[in-house]
Amino acid sequence: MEKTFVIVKPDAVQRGLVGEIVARIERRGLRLAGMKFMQVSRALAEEHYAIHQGKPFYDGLITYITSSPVVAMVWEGNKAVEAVRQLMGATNPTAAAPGTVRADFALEIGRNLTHASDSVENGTTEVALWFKPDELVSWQRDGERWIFEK
Ligand code: IDP
Ligand code: MG
Repeated sequence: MEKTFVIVKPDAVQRGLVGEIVARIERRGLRLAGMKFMQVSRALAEEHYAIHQGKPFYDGLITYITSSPVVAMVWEGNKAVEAVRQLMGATNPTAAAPGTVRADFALEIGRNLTHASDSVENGTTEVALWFKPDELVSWQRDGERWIFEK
């Protein structure tokens, strides 16, 4: 089943928004496959955000993501990548749709609370970067067929 990688970033942890963000993904119907509370190393941050190297906000982004602990998670379900991106909203919180995490709780692009994979391919890469295979749990929920048609 499709997997997506999500980070509850340092600002969200510091502001006590872990439960709020997890609850929104959970109630959508996605299934948790992995979760850990961790301090991000500079090396991991640089690998995760390699695509942004050289951009004006890159140094600030690395400082931000390594500044305080995060919650790293893997969620799965049909269309998991698209569904979680939709829940989080546009990168810039003031451009995000009302009702999304970023619109409801954030103001600035450099303090936008969450990361979520932007494609199925990147989801696979990011899950492998952040989680060892034995840190992921393969399981079924009772009543799964009432959420996933197939
Ligand atoms: P995304 O998180 O919505 O996928 P990306 O464009 O991949 O957005 O950017 C990665 C992260 O870099 C953003 O979530 C945000 O934290 C930060 N970022 C992006 N653009 C800016 C900017 O212009 N100023 C400050 N931080 C930025
Ligand atoms: Mg991105």
